[in-house]
Amino acid sequence: MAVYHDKSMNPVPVTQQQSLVERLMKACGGSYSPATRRKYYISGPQWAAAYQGQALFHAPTRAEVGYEEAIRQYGRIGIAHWATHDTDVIPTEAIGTDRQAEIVAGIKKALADNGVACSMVTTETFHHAVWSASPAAESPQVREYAAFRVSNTVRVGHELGAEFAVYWPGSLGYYVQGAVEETQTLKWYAEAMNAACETDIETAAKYGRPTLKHCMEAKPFEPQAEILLPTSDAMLAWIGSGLLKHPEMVGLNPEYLHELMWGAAPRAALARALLAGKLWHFDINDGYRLKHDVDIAVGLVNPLDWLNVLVLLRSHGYNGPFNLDYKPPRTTSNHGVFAVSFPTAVDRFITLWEMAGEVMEDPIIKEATDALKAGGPAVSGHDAVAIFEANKELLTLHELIAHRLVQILLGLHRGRVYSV
Ligand code: GCO
Ligand code: MN
Ligand code: MN
Repeated sequence: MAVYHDKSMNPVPVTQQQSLVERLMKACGGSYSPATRRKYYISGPQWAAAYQGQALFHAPTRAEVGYEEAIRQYGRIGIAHWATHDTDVIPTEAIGTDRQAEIVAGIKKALADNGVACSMVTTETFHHAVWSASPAAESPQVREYAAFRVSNTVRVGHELGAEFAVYWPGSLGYYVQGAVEETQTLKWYAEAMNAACETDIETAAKYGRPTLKHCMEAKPFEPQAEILLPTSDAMLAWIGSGLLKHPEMVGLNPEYLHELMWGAAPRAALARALLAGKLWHFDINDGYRLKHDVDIAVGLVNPLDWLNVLVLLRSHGYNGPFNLDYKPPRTTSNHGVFAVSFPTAVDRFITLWEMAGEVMEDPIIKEATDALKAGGPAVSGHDAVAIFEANKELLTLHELIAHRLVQILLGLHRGRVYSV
């Protein structure tokens, strides 16, 4: 018979497991104070805190977490902003009713009590059965309902003081081809966005607030088999297509992993959004190429790429939210979600942000970059070989810069050496 228990190992009593986690978290060191964390425009989504560990083939591993608890914990950790789907906090049947008004009042109180602000609201248009043929379905009734839902979210957003509304049209697509006409569906979807923008203009005037920034979020696969707006670039094309009445009110909320999922370089996708003036909101997380949406916390898989992403964003003065849109792994307990998962995600982000600053100031990278831009000596005429020869030795600096970035990431530039 197999021996499962190694007698030299002492089982850890259940009552001591949380304190073990706490002690090892302290031993990790390197955490920032809540006051420092609050200086960043970081938001914690209701759905990330509340995620119970269930996925397509998994049962939940954690208990539910309501908005009071999520907001209280975010406030304690120093995550100064909170974001939510309408139905994360308002049951579908209560949307637009007096019950909604009561819930919104409760949320406002919880936010005020914990020093947390609502940064973003988003409409759930992917989970409920009503969206089975998408929010831009053939049925006029479904489309009218979609317009009502996004308009209602805009009103809730103003009520809560949000700056952003996000749209993830994950169910805008199909499983079987031919029945859904793509151009028509995209036109119908634009009608919902037009309704949201018109409601926003009216509501903002009523509250004396600026209109919200409406941000489209792409994901290349899931939950439909084929997605009509699968990438941030596809969304830029849709925003500029002439279908929107207020294209200036609509921008992007790229998600790091969603760009990686289709095989893109997230940094290049962000660069295209920056050039279009549409990088307004950013969902931060991590994961793997060409896999499903694993929503792992920022920096746990691709810290080097993340460092480079943040160099890009810092260099361009991005000042929008960094939304912690990840799912604590199902092996993390309810206690672990707020003791380990959120504080470590925030602290890895801040560390990478600070490292990005170091990269921008690094004298070696600066001199190498300047030399590459200066180029080699001038060559007369258009002699391709001579031009290459004049620059050839400088190009080794590309690899040297890459090495330097890894040194900074690993702290080797501070003099750490290995010896045998
Ligand atoms: C995902 C998506 C969602 C959206 C959210 C906002 O990972 O499937 O990122 O989490 O961000 O629905 O509308
Ligand atoms: Mn997201
Ligand atoms: Mn995701």
